[in-house]
Amino acid sequence: MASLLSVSLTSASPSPSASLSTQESHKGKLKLRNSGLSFTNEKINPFANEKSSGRISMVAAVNASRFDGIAMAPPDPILGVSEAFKADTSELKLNLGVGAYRTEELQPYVLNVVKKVENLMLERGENKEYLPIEGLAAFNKVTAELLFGADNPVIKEQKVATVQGLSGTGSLRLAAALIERYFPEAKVLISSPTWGNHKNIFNDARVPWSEYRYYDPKTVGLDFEGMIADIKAAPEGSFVLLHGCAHNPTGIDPIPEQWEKIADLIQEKNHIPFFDVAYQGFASGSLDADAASVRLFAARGMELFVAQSYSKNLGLYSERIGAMNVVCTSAGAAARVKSQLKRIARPMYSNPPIHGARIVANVVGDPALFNEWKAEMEMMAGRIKNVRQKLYDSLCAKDKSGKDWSFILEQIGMFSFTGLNQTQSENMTNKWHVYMTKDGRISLAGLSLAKCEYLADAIIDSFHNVS
Ligand code: KET
Repeated sequence: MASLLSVSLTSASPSPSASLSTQESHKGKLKLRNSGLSFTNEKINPFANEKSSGRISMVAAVNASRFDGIAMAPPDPILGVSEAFKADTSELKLNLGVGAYRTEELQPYVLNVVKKVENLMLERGENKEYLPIEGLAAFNKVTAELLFGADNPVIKEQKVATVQGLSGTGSLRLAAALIERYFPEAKVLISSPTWGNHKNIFNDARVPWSEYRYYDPKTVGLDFEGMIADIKAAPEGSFVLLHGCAHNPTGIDPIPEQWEKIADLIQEKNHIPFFDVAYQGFASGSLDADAASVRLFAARGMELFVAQSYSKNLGLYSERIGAMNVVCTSAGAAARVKSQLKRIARPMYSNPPIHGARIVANVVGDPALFNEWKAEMEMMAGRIKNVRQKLYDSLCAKDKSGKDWSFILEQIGMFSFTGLNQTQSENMTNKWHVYMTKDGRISLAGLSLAKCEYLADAIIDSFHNVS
């Protein structure tokens, strides 16, 4: 191999296909070879805005990397916050970034019912054979029943295609791939704002999306008129992504009458509702109440997508357990959809992990354990409600400006959308060591009663003293 090569590479485009080239000595001549990365559609190329060096002029030594043209990716807006939190040595630090439940002592929590089931599983000495592509049959059965209700006609008539997924994210990603493959003309409508990863998921699946109005900063509530107008204006047959309950990041859900109107419009426009259910049971403490939106749509005989996650409600974050459900108008369509979801999963990850699936199947499938789970979920949801109340009380007691903080009590679920802007959110972190996302969201699941007053001080300072 030549020890030193002098090469000058020129690239005007930031796209990886044009900017990355490698060189090699081939029969005494230099041959430039494309990196193999290529994107044909600049508009949906998620990396198109990441500038690598436009003009590369270098003396390539033997140890020059072929990956020198790859720019450093920015930290993830949510999971990156945990990394920054870990690096902070202050005693005051508080991680309100990622939506993960903590105890009053701010420690991660493994549910007792999960520990119990894991012991049972260990005693049984279960094997580690591959699961089928669609996942554990017992899990798929209980997860659909939990979502729709076991007596729901869509279940009885086998109209639901259920496939175990890699938690909520992986299930959404499977569905996005299905949309890309079978509805190439369709776009997905997502709420503004929404969970930060939704856009990444559809970008990577090459599915076009646009936003519908959702949050109204003036009322700190739902912009229902705007939402309806935007869903109405979208091309017929669009997918409408809806948060089943506890909208992330705003914590603002439509009321039942509004859900009815949303369903009317979606039916009228021939759109396909696509629910992301990441917080069933965690918003209100009731699994049934939190599934009401999905069940309302299913009861109308509508076809719909539902992605489910057990990260929060069973605390199985790192087990990556969830499911993708497609409700169809016939059992035949459901069987065909399921076969295609499997076809998409096989080359992506082959088959899903078994551990979390067994936990869910055992907990939900056993009446005593199921009741224990419900009690623990109520406890978790209750602790979050308590810190929400205490934070509100602390803000009211300490803030002398007359600002109305009652919006905090109206929001539900794990989060509070504080209304702090990016600079104010940065002040929370830089001055007060309160780690949170830059959109002003705080995870109340990471807050203790003992820290509410400190947090109120930080919010009041950031609100009034930072513009
Ligand atoms: N949907 C929503 C609305 C959601 O908030 C999350 C996670 C997910 C899906 C996916 O979770 P999974 O663990 O893949 O089942 N949200 C928290 C964690 C994250 O960003 O990954 C969060 O917003 O902090």
